[in-house]
Amino acid sequence: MKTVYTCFSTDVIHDGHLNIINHAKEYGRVVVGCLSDKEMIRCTKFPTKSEEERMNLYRQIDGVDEVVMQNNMLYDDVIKALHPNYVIHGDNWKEGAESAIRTHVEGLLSEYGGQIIDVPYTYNENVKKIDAQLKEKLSMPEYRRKRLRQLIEMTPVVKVMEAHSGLTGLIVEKTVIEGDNGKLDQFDAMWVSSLCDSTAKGKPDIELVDMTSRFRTIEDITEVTTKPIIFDGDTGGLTEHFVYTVRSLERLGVSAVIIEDKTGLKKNSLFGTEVQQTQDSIENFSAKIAAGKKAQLTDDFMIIARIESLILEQGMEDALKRAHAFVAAGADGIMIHSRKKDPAEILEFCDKFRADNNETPIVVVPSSFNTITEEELAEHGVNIVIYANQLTRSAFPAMQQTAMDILKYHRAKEVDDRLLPIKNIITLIDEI
Ligand code: SPV
Ligand code: MG
Repeated sequence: MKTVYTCFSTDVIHDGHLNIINHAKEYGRVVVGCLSDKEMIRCTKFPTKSEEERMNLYRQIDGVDEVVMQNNMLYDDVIKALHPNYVIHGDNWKEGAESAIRTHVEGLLSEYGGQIIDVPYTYNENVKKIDAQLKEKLSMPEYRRKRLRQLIEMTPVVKVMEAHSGLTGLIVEKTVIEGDNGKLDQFDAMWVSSLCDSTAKGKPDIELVDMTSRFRTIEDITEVTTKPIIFDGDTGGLTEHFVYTVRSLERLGVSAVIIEDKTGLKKNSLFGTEVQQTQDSIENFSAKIAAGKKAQLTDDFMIIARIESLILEQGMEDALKRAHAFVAAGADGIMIHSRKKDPAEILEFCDKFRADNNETPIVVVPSSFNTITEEELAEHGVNIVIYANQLTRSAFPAMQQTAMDILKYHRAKEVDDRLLPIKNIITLIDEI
């Protein structure tokens, strides 16, 4: 009897999946692969059911003979183990980012005479409705909030990109690429940076944009996305105010706030010691963290302590002492910052911190030390990498150049080639 294999990465079975199984049955014994969480978060939607729950769901489908785990989105593991005669899939994978996976599978099958069966992709009203409901579910605060903790468990390094508006949120949400290794990849979460949120409003990054306005930015983003949010809480302000901020962020579905151990008028860290900045005492900042943890109502929310000792040239020992003290005060993670081009001091901190603490997540923001890869950072115990300002910094020169060229040529024709076509801009945003 021949074997027909298909891979599912869904939490809900709809007409499309049933159609695939019905076709598959005609060719032989049907084996369904359950794509692992780790791979699912890289190429499709975030799972709302566990691997075990998904496997049980697939087992219940009429016509399915066996369910196995698939741990590689490129199918290498399952094809090697099962040698299926056929791999069956909706024909939607012939186009877009997924087509690279199809080509790879085709190559694997051709080694022993296996074949791909493409069945017409089902996209009827029922399927559309289920897709939309799943997306809606993922965007709800209770799902979104806990996702950061889940991601830290699921993936060697959580990749976070800044977002400061609905539009930048959509870029982080939807950008999927085919990487050098042939696998698809995407960002895991969004960073609502104080620098970019302030810059988008034409204001300096000095805690001038008030919380109401910052929350409005979060809402603009949450209305059109599903990925989890890490909020840049600056110094957290007065402890008496910070406890209210924690509750509001939890309610909005934010996963984590990062607060930095500075006091008084905050200036952006990338100024370093070029401007007057005061580091908070360990006692005061620990008390702020502890008050925030006490105020928090959900188990999901994280308060991450950001240490400015390296930025303010207070030395490695001070940074480490603070990290351990802030963890003792209840911090759920440590962010260590540096403005050196060389990542050496960041890596030294991570290695020394990990020697005594193997649990607490470490967060880094490689804006200055940008030659190091996510993988290298993860090897030193980093859990979360934040690209804090690159979308804003790429948009600004592009917009400025366009403004200058229109002034120069007294018309817009000369800039048109580098603009998003009108047809694309009017259809960029999906209507419900
Ligand atoms: C931000 O993005 O606002 C940050 C990171 O706080 S940094 O600008 O590097 O200080
Ligand atoms: Mg900031």
